[in-house]
Amino acid sequence: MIDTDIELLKGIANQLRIHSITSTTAAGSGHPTSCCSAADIVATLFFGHMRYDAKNPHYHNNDRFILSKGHAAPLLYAAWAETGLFPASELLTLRQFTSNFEGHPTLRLPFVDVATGSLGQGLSVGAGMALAARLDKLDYNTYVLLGDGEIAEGSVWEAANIAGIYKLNNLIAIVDANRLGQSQATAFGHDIGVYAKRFEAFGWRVEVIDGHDIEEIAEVLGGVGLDDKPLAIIAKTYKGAGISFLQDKDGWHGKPLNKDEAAKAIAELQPSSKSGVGVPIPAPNPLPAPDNAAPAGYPSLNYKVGDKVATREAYGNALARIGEVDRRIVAMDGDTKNSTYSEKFFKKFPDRFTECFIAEQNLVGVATGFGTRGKVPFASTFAAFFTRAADQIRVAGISQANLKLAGSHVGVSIGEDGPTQMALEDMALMRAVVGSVVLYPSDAVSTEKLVEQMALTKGICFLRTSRPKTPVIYGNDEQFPIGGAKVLREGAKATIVSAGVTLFEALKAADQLKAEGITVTVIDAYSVKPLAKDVILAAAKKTGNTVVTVEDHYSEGGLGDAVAGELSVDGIKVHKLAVNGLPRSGKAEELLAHFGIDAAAIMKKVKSL
Ligand SMILES: Cc1ncc(C[n+]2csc(CCOP(=O)(O)OP(=O)(O)O)c2C)c(N)n1
Ligand SMILES: [Mg+2]
Repeated sequence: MIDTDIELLKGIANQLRIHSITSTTAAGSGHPTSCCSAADIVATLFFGHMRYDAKNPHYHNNDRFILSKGHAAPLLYAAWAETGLFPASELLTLRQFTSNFEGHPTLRLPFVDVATGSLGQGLSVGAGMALAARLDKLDYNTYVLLGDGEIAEGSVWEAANIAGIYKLNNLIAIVDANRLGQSQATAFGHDIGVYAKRFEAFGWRVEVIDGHDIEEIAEVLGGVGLDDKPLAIIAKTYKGAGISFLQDKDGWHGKPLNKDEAAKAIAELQPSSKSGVGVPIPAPNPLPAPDNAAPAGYPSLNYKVGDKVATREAYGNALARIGEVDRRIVAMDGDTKNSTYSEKFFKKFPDRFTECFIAEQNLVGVATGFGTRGKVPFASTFAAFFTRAADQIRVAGISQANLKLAGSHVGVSIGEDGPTQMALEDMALMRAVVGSVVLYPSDAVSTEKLVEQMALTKGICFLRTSRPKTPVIYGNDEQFPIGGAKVLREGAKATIVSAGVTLFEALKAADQLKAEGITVTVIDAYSVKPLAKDVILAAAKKTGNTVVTVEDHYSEGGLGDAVAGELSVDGIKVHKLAVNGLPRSGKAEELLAHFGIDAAAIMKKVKSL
């Protein structure tokens, strides 16, 4: 790199510092010192190294940049302003209700692929993107900027692990090692050799550099992709770098400068600042775009009514079937693929499957990363273990990620394995995610059709599958739109709403009650969110406004609460049968009986009403 380039990048870095200060001072909040430590790194990446079409941030072969330390958002916004994507004056709207420049990056901006700010998530998403690049035979690199405090998060090391295992040499982690966290110094301060050893242990090539030396930054970036390992750049930096009265000072995290302080800082930076607008940015290779179009249709099903198939197995059948024609579909699992049956997809399409091993936060992050690249990622594990990734799922909601989660082994009906393996909170969690769809099929046909719906519906969809085999009750051509429900029996005394294994208990109860002269309506509420309120309400009105819900889930936040929440405004009483109390190992039938969610309990409830 020639001297003039270095001077230019130094100048741009200071320009980014100035923007970070003026925008946070205007907003009256924000993290200017966290921006300043990374300004030289970001300036070098955006104006001297990364290959991208700055006019078209979505271009398929652009290098990707994830600001995992999302609180440095003003720095990211400043970099894009300096590329000329929008006028720098817009930066002054930072954090305002009417502005797209939110406190932490969100998808209101075209250059943000995932929302960040909940620390520790960016590297997993980056790993997913790097894997997608490999699958699509594209040569873009994925750069992830992390804070040194941030890398205390275990999820960072879940991601580091998998990137090392899969030798993702198109993934670059840059640690802004500024010695400080939020409330105090980080555990290791500037003893950054500790971080180097950790990344090395996970199979990364590591470079330790002075993060304010543009020449050094550019030099190590020049080595990206030269071997078969992911690259970690540990950059020794100073928080507040470039401003004499802020640099390396504790107590300045998350504090904007007041007007006088800002003026003082800008006076220090201004003389050596330079604009990036008009600086030529290396163009990405014009490689062919992957075909990420949805297929015209899916191959048909071939079940017989009465066949006994677990919904988890039908999930695997569905992925393998629709994956044939839907090239967008990729799958990943957390070492449970022979239980969730995602191995049916793996065996057929090994190139499109990522074993994520037992690291569920990273599993969800990797899937989210694939989703940002136009893929339709199906991640599966036991539903209970998705709760470990609650925050990743929550943030995927904020990112409006195209993410498909299939959680198996739900409820007490898994039986002998006992309570740590039973998902009994999953519907509560998944229902609460913004924009989510929650599906709970009972038989193989509905499962397969719902997997199709998941692939065709953008956004976060959760499929709840069960361990026990259940009989096929629907014909192969039955349709299962999201937001629908099926009325399976019609009666006069009560409406029973259920899904999954307990639907069969409801059907059993209905048939036995009928023999005793009591008729009830039974509804398969396979779409828990959105719920088919109209279908349930109409049925309730015909049964004296009496509704009973039955579910293999804790009574908090599941199907019963969904139904009660929708119908209460119509004055309908909903009686919930659900799991209350601590489960234990046993036979599925014993547990369903013990928790009062089997046919006998349903009959008793209906009679009591
Ligand atoms: C998961 C999570 N925990 C806590 C926070 C609150 N928080 C925001 S920034 C920060 C300190 C980050 O320190 P570091 O990663 O070193 O970043 P720096 O600002 O020093 O660059 C903390 C604790 C958060 N945003 N996310
Ligand atoms: Mg720090």
